[in-house]
This record gives sequence, C-alpha cells and structure tokens, in this order.
Amino acid sequence: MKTLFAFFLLLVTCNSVMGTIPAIPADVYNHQLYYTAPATIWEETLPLGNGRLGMMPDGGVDREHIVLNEISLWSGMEADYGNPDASRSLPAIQQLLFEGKNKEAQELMYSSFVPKKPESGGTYGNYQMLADLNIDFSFPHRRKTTSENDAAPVTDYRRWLDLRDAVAYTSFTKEGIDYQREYFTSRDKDVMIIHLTASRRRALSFSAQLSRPKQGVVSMLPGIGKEEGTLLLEGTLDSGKPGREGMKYRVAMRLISKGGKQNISAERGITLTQGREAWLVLSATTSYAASGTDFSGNRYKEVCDSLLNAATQHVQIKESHIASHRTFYDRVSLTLPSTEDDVLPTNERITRFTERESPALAALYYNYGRYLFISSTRPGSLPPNLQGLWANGVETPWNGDYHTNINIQMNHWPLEQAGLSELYQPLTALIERLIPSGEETARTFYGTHAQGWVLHMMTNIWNYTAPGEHPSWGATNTGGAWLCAHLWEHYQYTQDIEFLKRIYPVLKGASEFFYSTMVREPKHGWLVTAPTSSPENAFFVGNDPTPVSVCMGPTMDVQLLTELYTNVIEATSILECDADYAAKLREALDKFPPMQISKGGYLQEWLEDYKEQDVHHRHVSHLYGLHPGNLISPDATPELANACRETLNRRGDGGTGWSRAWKVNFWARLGDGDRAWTLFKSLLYPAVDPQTKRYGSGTFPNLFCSHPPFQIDGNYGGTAGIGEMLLQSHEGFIHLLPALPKSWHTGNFHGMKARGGISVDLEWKDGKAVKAILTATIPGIFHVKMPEGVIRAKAIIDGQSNNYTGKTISLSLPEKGECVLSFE
Ligand code: FUC
Repeated sequence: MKTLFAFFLLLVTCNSVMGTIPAIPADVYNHQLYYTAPATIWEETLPLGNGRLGMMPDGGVDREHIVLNEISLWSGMEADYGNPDASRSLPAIQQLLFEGKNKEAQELMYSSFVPKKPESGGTYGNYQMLADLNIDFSFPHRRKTTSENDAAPVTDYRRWLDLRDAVAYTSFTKEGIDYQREYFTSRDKDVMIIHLTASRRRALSFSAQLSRPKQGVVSMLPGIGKEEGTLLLEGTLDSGKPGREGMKYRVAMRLISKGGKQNISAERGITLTQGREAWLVLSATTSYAASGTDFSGNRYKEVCDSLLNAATQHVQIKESHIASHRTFYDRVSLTLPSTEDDVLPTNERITRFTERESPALAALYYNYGRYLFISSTRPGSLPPNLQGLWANGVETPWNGDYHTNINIQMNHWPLEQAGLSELYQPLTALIERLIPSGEETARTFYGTHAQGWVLHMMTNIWNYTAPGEHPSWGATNTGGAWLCAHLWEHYQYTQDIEFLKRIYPVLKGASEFFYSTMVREPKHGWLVTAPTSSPENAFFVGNDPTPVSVCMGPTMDVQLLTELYTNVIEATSILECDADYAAKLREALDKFPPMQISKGGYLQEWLEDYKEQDVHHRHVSHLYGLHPGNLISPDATPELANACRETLNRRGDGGTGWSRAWKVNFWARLGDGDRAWTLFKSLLYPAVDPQTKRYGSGTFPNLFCSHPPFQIDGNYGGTAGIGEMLLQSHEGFIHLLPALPKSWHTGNFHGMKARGGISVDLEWKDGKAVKAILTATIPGIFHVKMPEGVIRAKAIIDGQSNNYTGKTISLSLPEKGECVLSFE
C-alpha cells in the first residue's frame, strides 16, 4: 500500500515540476479522495457503506473516531394522524380559494387541515446515528523519556478513499514504524471491518470502545473456548408514545489479532497490547431491519450475532468485498480533460477549483456520486434518506427523513443513467408500503369521495402520508405523484413489463386520488388541485403584504399530473386494461390549465401571475416540466424553454446545495453546457469559510454537498447533472453531448444508459462526437439526434454499413445488438 502511494506521489511531484499535463493514469485521480491530515470535522471524514451499514473514519493518529450508521435506526413508530376536521373544512377552504382569499384559506388550514397530533406527538421520530467507535492508540517508546516520545513526529501521513474498491485507508510513520489501517463495510458479509497493521512486532496497541450519546448500554459477552469475547452496545429508542417500546438495536464488536494480548471489559472496551496485525469486526442490526415493525422478540440479536460469527470465522474478506462492489461500480466510466490540479489532495482541489478550470473534478464528482449511491442503499434495504446513510448525531437535521417535494426524488436522478437500475428496489418498496396509509389519508383529509392514495411532502419509515404540520409548506399533496414518475422512469429504462404490471396499481391509485379530488376553478373552469402549494415558495395576493403559500393548481402540480395521467394512459394501452378509465383521464387532461408565461417573460409558478416573496427561492418547482420532467425542451416547446431560461436568470445561480445541483440539470436540458458548468462550479464552492469556519452552501472537504448542513441530494443531483450534459434521452431521441461545456473538449464515457433499453459508449474530441457504440439491452428502433457539429455519420450493425446525413439517425437493433457509429 505504502509503495503504491509513494509511486503516486512521485508521479505527482514529477509532473508539477515539469509543469506539463500530468501523465498520471486517470484511474488514480478520478477514483480517489485523499488528504494529508486527519479530519478535523465530520464533513472531512470518509463515508463507507454497504447499503445498510455505514462508517466514517476520521483517520486520527492517537484517537481514531468512527461514526457508525444503520439505515433503519429510527425513533418514533406508526401512528394515526388522521384529522376528521380536515375533510369537514375542505369545502370552505376551497371556496375561499375560489374567491381569491388565499390568506384566509391558509389560516383556516392552520386550525383544521393539519395532522392530528398523536397523544405525545413524537411518533414521527427521526433517523439517528448508530454509535461512536473510538480507538485509542498507544505507540511503543523507543527511549524511556516520555516527554520526547510524546512529541515523536508523525511523517508520511495519508488517508484516502478508493472509490473503485470501496475501501478507505490511513497510513503514517511514527518512530520509524509504519502503521496502516484499512476500513470497509462488506457488501456480501454485511459487517464492518477495520484492519490494522504495524510494520514491527509488538508495535500495535489500542483500546476500542463503543458508545452513543443516548440510549446505549455497553456490555460484554465472554468468549467460549478459544473464541474471543464480544463487546456489545444495545439500546431502545423512543417510540414517541408513552408505554410503547421503540426500535431496538444491537452493535457487536470482536477483535481478531495476530500476536499481542487481548482483553475485553465493558468499561475499557476491547484492548490489544503489543500486537502486530488485528481486525476489528463489527456487526449491527435493528429490530426493524430484522423483523419490520414487529418489535417483539430477539430476532435482531440473533441476526447480529450470526453475521458476526460468520465474519470472524474468516476475516480475509476484502477481496470478495471489492469484487462485489465492483459489479456495480465498474458498469460506467467517464474521462474528462485533466489538469495538473487533479493530483492535489481533495480539499485543496476543491479550493483551487474556484480559481481554475478542472474538468476532471467533475469526473471524480460523478464517480463519487455513483459510489455514494451504491454505498447508501441496496435491494432489501431502505432508500437513501436526506443524508444518504450517514448521520453523526441523534438529532439529524430535518429528522433525516424522506422529503418528497424534491429531496428523495433528486436522490434517485442519476441512478438509471449510471446503470444502477436494481437499486431502485428500495424506493419502489417504500412507495408500495405507503399505499394503505396514503389511502387512509386520502379519505380522512379529503372526504369519503376521495379514491386512491395520497402522499404529501414528507415521509418516514413509519409510512407517514399526512400533510406537514405547517400548511405553508406542508400542503403540497403531489409527493406521491412525483414518486410515481420515478416508477415510470424505471420502466422506461428497463422496458420491464413485469415491473409495469406490478406498479400499475400504484400509478392508477395515485391518479385516482387526483381524479376524484381535483376541482374546477371558477375563472376558466380549469381542473386544479386545491388546496396545495408550490413547494415552500410564497406569494402576495393583490396589495396584501402578508405572504401566503396555499393556492390552487400551481404549475408544478399541473406538470406532475399531466405526466402521471399520460403515463397511466400509456400503461393501460401497453397492459391492455382499463380503457374506460384511460378515456376519463384523457378528458380530464384536456381541462388542465396550460403552462403560462408571466408578463415578465418567465414561466408562471402559480395559476395567477402573483409576485413571489423570494425571487431567488431555492425551489424551482415550476420548472419540473423541463427537468426531471419531459414536457418542455428547446426543440419541442421553444417558447416555454425560453421562459424557463428567463426564470432561471431571474432566480440566479445561487441557492442551497441541492438547488444549485438542480440548476446544473436545468441548463443541461436547455442545451447550455457552459452555463451548466458555471452552476456546477457554484455547487462545488467550498462550504467551510476559511476564516470563520462557518458552513455555507457548496461542498465540504469530503465532497459531501452542503445545504448547509450536509444533505446528500446535492451530490446525487450534481451527479445527474453531469450525466445530463453528456447524454439525454427524451421525446423518443437519444441525444449525444447535448450540453458539452467548452472546457470538456475531449473525453469519453462507457456504459451510460438511455431510455428505451440501450447502453451508450462515446468518444469525443475537440468538442465533437467521434465515435459511439450503442448496445441494445432489448430489441427496438432507436432514434439518435445527429450530434452538434456533425454532418455525416456511418453506422455499422452486424457488418452492414449505412451512411446518414440530416438531423436524426434511426437504428433497428436486435437484443444485445450493437451499432458502431462514426461521426464526421
Ligand atoms: C425541503 C427544502 C429544504 C431542505 C429540506 C430538507 O423542504 O426546502 O431546503 O432541503 O427539504
């Protein structure tokens, strides 16, 4: 390991001395985060995860602090939030909206259209960190004078995260002894491993303790026979309801060592004295992970122990872990122009990026986004929450939940294009689990005539579907409709009919809710949602200076429901069912409001041309139809696309982390690569102020996105944005290099997926596509837009060659059929 790093550094040094474009292989700097000092804040530590278990080591020399996570560890419990006042007050709320009395409607909602508080009110719960693992090291003394030894310097310090292998490392030298630590969370064995070595016998001594800010009790199980003892951390979280137990968890840790003396006690933890090589093996589970919402019994303990036992039989599992991670990670690659800054430590690379172009940083960011996704979820687990899988406290911001008015959606944007299709399963399962609760909410809040299911703007692992407690932001009721767009997207990429059959009732149920509850507004007779809001933005009605949020039929709702109805109609025709229902939806669609352009030239966010409270508001909900939706594009609807440009110019290039990431995607859809790149730079702005150490919006030293605080949606949104700059597929076309920034003049990607079931490899040079390989995952006719600047293309399929000029190329490919396209 050490030798590898020395080689890497030698290359770095040679190149900066020579001042040339570095000849360092792209596979080092495109796939690695590295630092020359231990982390000083959590947002500098390195995230590892197997989709369920997570850990973030800080690489401390004397004390290593590692925050541990388990994705299902939530306080709270299922509860009834149904408020019968809501449906009773609905006609009055709607009437006030019809009369333009939005403020009065909102006030009425505050007293009636809010979730009923279950007895103690804390049942919503929150996602919490699992545990702190602290490892205190003591180093051998060369001389006996302790003051000199305490000051013994640490040299050659490095810590890094290898994204391809999903392994983090710390290495340094102290008193002539080399120390190395490797950390990974095994996907296949479902445990966390820390492998520690010293280059000299008897040089490795430490004591490892588990703790938790609250609800954590440490105990130990003595070993049986030759087996070593186990340190346990266990606890029960608050259910939020007096007299009811909350979720239980267990963390178990064992030490396997070569040489040295081991000791274990609840007080001091696990101690190794004078060893040379050791493995700390940790397993953890929760009662939810083991048995769902049934908290009785001890199954979670059994699962935890059996995982630990299996892993400690044979601790050399790094290679199989890497192989298993790579089955996901190696599916896609991306190379962008390199510069000499690429070889800098990651924190310096981010700082330098504010001054100088560094396209390869986008390749690293893209790879990191894929890495984070693979690490934060997996089939059978939960989808990534607001912080993915990583939280460092018991009070996680915004409860670390699933916000459904942008955040959980953004988390899933890069997934299909990056070839990680099966990682949609946790979101699909979460949506399916919400249905019974969403049906209940539909009836209680909207009346007995309400059909189907509804989800408002937030949810949790307890299937929460009611409105948020403050109608100003909590009234949005298209969370479920937006999630249905994701189910549809998965179908579009995979063309999997079995999946469509499975999710059709979910889509239909979501559409039924709106079909049965939308109302005709009096001015034009348009069918609208009411009451609702355009996520988190507020406006002024007439001259009233009080901002309000509650409204009817905001543009985002219209766009989401246009897509939902259209998708349901298409599904009925593919599955040959429900023709009558499809006809009703078609009729309803005709009565939807059109998208309107404000007198200021920008796309109108609401039904009326209201003045918004905050021109720079972070949500740009009314541009849903541009991205991630597919209702607006420069080719199909140039006027609306122009209005989107105006909107974005008016909103500005700032905003919270995820807002900047969204704007990368918008500009990519508008075909403006340079502007998308400007927004990417804004997303990468260093989040920690060097003087005050305060956190702003941008990117932390470990490349986590900062809202602030850390929120992972910006990482996934930024990753998707990079993908959108290189490849798009909507309106039936595959679009190669739709928004290439000038500075990304030369590069290539492999394995990106497009809608319709096709995989794309592409090389480009001097800003122009040179060669593409398209491989059909299912047979079909694929339409490719002639890339920018190209006048002729030659397609070779099965040895047959065809020449194309003009605007589009249509290719008929059999299953696994390959087409090689060369461009001139
Ligand atoms: C939405 C956003 C906030 C934040 C929160 C978690 O409500 O408006 O900015 O991202 O989710």
